Amino acid sequence: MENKRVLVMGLGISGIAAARLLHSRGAKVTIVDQAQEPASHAESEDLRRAGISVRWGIKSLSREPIDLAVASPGIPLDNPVISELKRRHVPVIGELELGYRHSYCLNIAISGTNGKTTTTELVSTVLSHCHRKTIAAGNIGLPLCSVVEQTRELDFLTLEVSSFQLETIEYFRPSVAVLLNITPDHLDRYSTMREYTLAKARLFLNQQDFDWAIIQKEALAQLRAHQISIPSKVITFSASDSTADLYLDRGLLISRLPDWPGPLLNMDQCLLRGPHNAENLMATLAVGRTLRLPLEQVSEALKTFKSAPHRCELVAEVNGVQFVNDSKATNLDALHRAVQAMRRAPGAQPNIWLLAGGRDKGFSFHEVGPALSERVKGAFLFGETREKIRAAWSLFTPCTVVNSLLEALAEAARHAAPGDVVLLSPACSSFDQFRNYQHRGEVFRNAVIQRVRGTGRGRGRGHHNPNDAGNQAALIELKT
Ligand code: UMA
Repeated sequence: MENKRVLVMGLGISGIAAARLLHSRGAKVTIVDQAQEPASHAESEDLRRAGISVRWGIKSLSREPIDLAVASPGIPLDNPVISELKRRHVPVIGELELGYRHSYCLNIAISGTNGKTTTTELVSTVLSHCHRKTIAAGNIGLPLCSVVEQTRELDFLTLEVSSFQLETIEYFRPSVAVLLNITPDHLDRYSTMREYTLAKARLFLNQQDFDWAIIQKEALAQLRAHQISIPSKVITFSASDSTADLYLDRGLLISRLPDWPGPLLNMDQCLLRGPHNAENLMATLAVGRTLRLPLEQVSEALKTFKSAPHRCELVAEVNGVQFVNDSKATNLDALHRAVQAMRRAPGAQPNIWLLAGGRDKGFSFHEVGPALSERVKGAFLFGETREKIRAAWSLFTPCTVVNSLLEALAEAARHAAPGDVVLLSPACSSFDQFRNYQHRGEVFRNAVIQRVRGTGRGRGRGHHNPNDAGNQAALIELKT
């Protein structure tokens, strides 16, 4: 990289990590962003002080020569600046590819529409429990470029990898690649499911016959339907197809691999619940197998593993009503899984009050309708998509359009009876009304905790911070 002229695109966490890595390797770095410069941006000042050129509001390129461009994952390949770079024959890679080229250890990469973050955390927890040094990085929120130096000390990198990141790989090669599932998502970026599937399949692009692919049986069938073959050794898993190598049978995770047969783990002994988590656990067990980790130690770590916040997180139970924060559900498959995982009412009557809506990612919301009619008593819809969702779901469940998440919560709580569940599982991105899904989940959680405190009852599980501005806003809105 010494004296190479490198253009980094995007002043988010990926672009900043890439720019710093390149600068440390002697490159002449310019980092650009298409947005206008914010009034104050401490990071820009730091970068400039370090000798990195920072330019905001860039819509096209100057004539200056560029040897390499590094794109952030949020920038689609049809972006006009990327098109211009390609016309000029400038190589364009992503931040993941750059980090991969500079890292010093093998990696385990985990992708899929849903469950990536949980499985990345499961795998890194298991590795640490088995005394292997690892860091969980990538799409999980810690750019690979920011941990490159630490990879000198690691046994493995555990990487959460998104389809956006896979679009711009060239040599990226996971020793163990996990593909959890492929269901509709990001259809605002991909024009067809085929395009999205092809992006996900790039996970296996550079694997060799001695590497491992651990893949949901249904996802493997989807890849084959698009004539994609996998070059590495394959282990399949499935919660609903008992012909998979690892499968779920009445709560038991069982292997039929010839050299590893028999029951591996009892879900009843784990804190994780639901068929989607069974698949996350099976994928992790299979990773452990490929790395020859002792099953006993792997199981110990899996049994005590708790899901991160915002994923079917039970915030509180008040007067027999459970309040569940599943803000991480930003697509229909995640919503479907959450609805299936909620506790059932006696007689299997619908018992869920669903809070959904936000920014559209291009979904046909009616697809999930039949599942809702079985489980959902009523839906309260907020955000930019609320009318589109109402049009799609009204046949399946009573729908009410409201102005905000907090109004949805207040209405659902008013209707809920003992045994019911109030579930935030929005099936949309959060960016119309919140900073991100974490912010949306925190607003919900804080408002629920205020309700618990108001009633003086219930078992609150969230972390309450009385000084949190979102929490105060939540309290005021609930009162009004
Ligand atoms: N920008 C442009 N032009 C564009 C688009 C964006 O200049 O056309 C600029 C924006 O003005 C902004 C910057 O690019 O300043 C943001 O870059 P980014 O969107 O790539 O975001 P980062 O902060 O770098 O975060 C990225 C991932 N974001 C996306 O993929 C959208 C983060 O995943 C990831 O955690 C992080 O890198 C570290 O690897 C987030 C995500 O939503 C959580 N991922 C999607 C998902 O999980 O479904 C794929």
